[in-house]
Amino acid sequence: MSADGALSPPPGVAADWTIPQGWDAYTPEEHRTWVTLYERQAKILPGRACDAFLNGLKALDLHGEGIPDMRRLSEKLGKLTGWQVVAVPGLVPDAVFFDHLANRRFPAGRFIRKPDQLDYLEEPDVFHDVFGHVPMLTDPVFADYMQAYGQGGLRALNLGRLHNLARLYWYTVEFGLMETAEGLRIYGAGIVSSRTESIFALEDPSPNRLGFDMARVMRTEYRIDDFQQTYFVIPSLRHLLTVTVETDFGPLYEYLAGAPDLAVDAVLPGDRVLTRGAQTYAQARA
Ligand code: HBI
Ligand code: FE
Repeated sequence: MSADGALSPPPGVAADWTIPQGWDAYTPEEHRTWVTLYERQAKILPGRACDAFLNGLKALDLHGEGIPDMRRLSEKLGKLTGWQVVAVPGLVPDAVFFDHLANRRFPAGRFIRKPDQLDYLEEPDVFHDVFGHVPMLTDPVFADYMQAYGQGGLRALNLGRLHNLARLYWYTVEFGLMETAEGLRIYGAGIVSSRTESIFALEDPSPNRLGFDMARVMRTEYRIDDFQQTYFVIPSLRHLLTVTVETDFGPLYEYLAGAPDLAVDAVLPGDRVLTRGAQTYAQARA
């Protein structure tokens, strides 16, 4: 820990925690892992992922040939919404993460999971980050939301309300669902990059599906080790951006300081309940 308390980067890692992706160093087996993961998702996401995601996949030429080169990806993405993708060794300190987002740089893990880890890994790898998160950044509204999130993150850090803002990220950017004329669709990266959760989040009667509300989300705990027990549903990406930009976080953080946290499976009288989950999956796993 350096003098100012911020974590200093490990040797060989820049002050902003970025590293060269070293695209040439990926092995054929690593590229094959990407192809396997990509092809599994490409089969099940039409009709499940939102249009912004599917359009983003196409616009970026993200396909099944292998791990994308982030420099070429950033050229395409930059022309669309000004975002770039930068390689990092793994999770980076919160302040570093927020600063990247506030400057339209998405930090993506360089490594890819091993063939025996296809279904779950705890750290975000290049498939979770580049396949899961990056296509949404081609949507101008979501691109603005992610930058606003980064700017809000730096403020929340200073106010000691990071854990509330982390929940907003979790229940939108990672595990968000949206309502469309054709039904519920996925926009969260944690779902869209997971074969099993892509099905579970939309179709299983086990989890709650509740209408998005900023304060409600910021009070709600989340799971990092298994499928979510509650998913929050937005009416549109525009709604998410508008609510975030229009929220006066000062008074909201004061309210949150006095409001008790809510359990992962809570359903409150004031909730807009789309699905009151049976929680059978979570009980079977308990
Ligand atoms: N670092 N590389 C990386 N990716 C993340 O998603 C990430 C991170 N650091 C912090 C973090 N996420 C969360 O703490 C914030 O979303 C709150
Ligand atoms: Fe993520």
